[in-house]
Amino acid sequence: MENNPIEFYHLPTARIASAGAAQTGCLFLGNSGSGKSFLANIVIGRDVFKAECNCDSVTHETEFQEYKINEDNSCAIFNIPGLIEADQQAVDRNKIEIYKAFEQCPNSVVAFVFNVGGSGRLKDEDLIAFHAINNVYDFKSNSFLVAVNDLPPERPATYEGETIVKLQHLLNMQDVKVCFLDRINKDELRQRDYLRLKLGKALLECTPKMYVKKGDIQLQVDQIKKMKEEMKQKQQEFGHRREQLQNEIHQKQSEFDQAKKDFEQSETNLRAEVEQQEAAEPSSQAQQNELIKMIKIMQSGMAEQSADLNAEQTQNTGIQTVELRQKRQTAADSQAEQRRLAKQMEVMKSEIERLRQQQTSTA
Ligand SMILES: Nc1nc2c(ncn2[C@@H]2O[C@H](COP(=O)(O)OP(=O)(O)O)[C@@H](O)[C@H]2O)c(=O)[nH]1
Ligand SMILES: [Mg+2]
Repeated sequence: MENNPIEFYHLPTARIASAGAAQTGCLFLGNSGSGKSFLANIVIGRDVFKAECNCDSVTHETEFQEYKINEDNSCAIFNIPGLIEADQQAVDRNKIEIYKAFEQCPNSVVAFVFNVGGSGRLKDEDLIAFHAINNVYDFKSNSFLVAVNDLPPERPATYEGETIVKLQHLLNMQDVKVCFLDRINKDELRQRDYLRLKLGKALLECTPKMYVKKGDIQLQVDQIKKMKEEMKQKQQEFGHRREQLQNEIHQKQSEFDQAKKDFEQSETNLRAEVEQQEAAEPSSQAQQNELIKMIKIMQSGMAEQSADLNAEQTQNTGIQTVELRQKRQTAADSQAEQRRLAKQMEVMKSEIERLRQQQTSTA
């Protein structure tokens, strides 16, 4: 597991809570290659799970990372294998790994990842995997999120409205919560931050539900072809009904547009806040550096004075004159000056400490 922390200011980056501390889970489900591990990493804020572009699945066993949301709450973020694979044995192994996640953390929010690639179209196999798992765990809209992942940033103006209505029909779920996630350049921290904030917010709006397994996941590889045909037909039927559903689509689209506007405003505000903090930090850092510099100058000044004084005292040993009394006075003055400087240094040191503490609390 890589450990590559990314800068993120709005949600804390994952700290490993004590084992078993998390009472709630966040389960990313979906087919292999949809981006489950990638999105789990985005939420955590670090690349802890292996996620890669590969024609074979890369996650074979259920694993989780406990993620501390704040001092009182932690959540186990699960990395689970996909469901559909080319051979039955692999599908059966995946089913067991899916059960394992629900057994380990039955009180969970489920995020089902649909990968729409460059086309923006829902894939038949993703819908099949959804129904196979939903038949066993009975997802409910308040604890369930659809993550439409890998979206092309350029898309028709009614894409979201239409996709929400389509998902309601194809998943048989009213008020389905959908989070639209654009394909990002994963090396761009700012884009990762944006995705993290968006997905994090959508997940926090879900309430975990206790999942109880009802039977086994039914999925036979030799039936997938037929199931895909059926799903294709359902998608086509929806296409034919699009005209009738225009009002519903427009309604959903305007709700989405408003929510997007609000989200972007809150993201802008948050970023401005962070930038303000960042601007404040270097100035207190500069103050600290200035004080440290002054202390160094004072220290070397004191060392010089004290060396001069010692030299003079050595030179004048034995001479009892007015001149010597004057020199003694100078030495006393100089010692008083040294004490004054030492006191001033103490004040500066405590000022540096105060600035350091202030920096830690604003970080
Ligand atoms: N650049 C980029 N890559 C993505 C995005 N979503 C998924 N991927 C990539 O898709 C590939 C498969 O993702 P992965 O998380 O391993 O899929 P999983 O099998 O569902 O866990 C990985 O190479 C991811 O980095 C995205 O929004 N942007
Ligand atoms: Mg994976």
